[in-house]
Amino acid sequence: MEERDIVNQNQKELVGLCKEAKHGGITRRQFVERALILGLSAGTVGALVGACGEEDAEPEAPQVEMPVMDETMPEEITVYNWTDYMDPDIRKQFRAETGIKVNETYFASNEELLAKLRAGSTGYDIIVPSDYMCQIMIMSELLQPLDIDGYIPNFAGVAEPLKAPTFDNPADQGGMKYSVPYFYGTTGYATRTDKVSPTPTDWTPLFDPANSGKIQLLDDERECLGMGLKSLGYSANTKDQAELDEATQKLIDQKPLVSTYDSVNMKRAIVQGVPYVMCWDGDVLMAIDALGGEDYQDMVDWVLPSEGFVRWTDAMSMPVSAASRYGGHLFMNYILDPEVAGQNASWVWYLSAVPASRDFTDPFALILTPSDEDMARSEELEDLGEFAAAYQMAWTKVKSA
Ligand code: N2P
Repeated sequence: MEERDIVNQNQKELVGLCKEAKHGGITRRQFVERALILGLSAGTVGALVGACGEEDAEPEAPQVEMPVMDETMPEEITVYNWTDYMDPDIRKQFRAETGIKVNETYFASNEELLAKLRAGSTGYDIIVPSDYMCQIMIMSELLQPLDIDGYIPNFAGVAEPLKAPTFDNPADQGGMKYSVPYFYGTTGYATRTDKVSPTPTDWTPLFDPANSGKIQLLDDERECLGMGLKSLGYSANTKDQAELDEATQKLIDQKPLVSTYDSVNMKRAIVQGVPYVMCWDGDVLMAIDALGGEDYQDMVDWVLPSEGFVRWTDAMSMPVSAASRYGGHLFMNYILDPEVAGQNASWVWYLSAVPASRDFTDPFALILTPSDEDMARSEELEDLGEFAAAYQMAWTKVKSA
């Protein structure tokens, strides 16, 4: 059977399942379990959960009560984070101020984070999903609402456009909010100027056989398919199967040119001299820092391609299984303090969601702030609902080619 037929068949079976849920035949939990058995990705299932109440309706966010806050001070909390994404001193400072020890563990992609939570992993008080994944997790009832008014006063200092983003807007969620923004940024590629000149302006060199073996890409489903789609002039959120197929084939053709797919060691690749490294903006500055700092800035260039690229916001959220709701809130508030946010931005080299943090940020950490003109070419990744299964399949095809 062709992959497309499998997707169609799954969709048909899901429609039946949705009808059953709609008529009260099964609970939400049973729906999720049976949809997962159908072989659909957890993301797809999550997106469908809310859609089953009413046919053709947009998925509805869960209606939940604000949990009561137990203000018992925990001994420790655990943050499940992207690698190289928090100044380790912040954990020490927080412990000195509150007595709470902060553990940190790491994931390398949104899909890995989702799979962990879906598999029932517990013990994380704070997780850091990106925009579209935060939305999937809200719909999947994996997150608990945050008591921002009561316990995260520093949220007031968050940049206005990031306060109620489409992926977590209280107006659509019965007044509930499930995340506070952490950092935001862009996805492009770094070039080593000693090996690539002049600096390119589009995605073309990453598909050029002349650059075989000189290219490292993120190991990331939505980012890589997004690159393929944007390079073809399509939306990184397309739900057009033919466009997705075209991008998939383009990535399959590109694969022999790619030395590594890696979402963790981008800094190392740039420092070691890989000519083209697809990465996130902060990785570029982190690499320049590792090369020797500002004096070495000219060794690396950053390309935000003319055909368009992905912009992202990473959010701090709290799984329903968090051990300490109170400790998690205290830490989120701490992270949004302008001085702490500035210190953190000066270590991770990404852009903080708190504008007042800039007074406390190493100016070098701000040099890749995208211009309005750049931002006009960018696109945020969205939850694709049931079409997420097609992306998952496309990425599997690329990785197994
Ligand atoms: C930091 C990872 C940033 C995540 N190493 C981009 N969404």
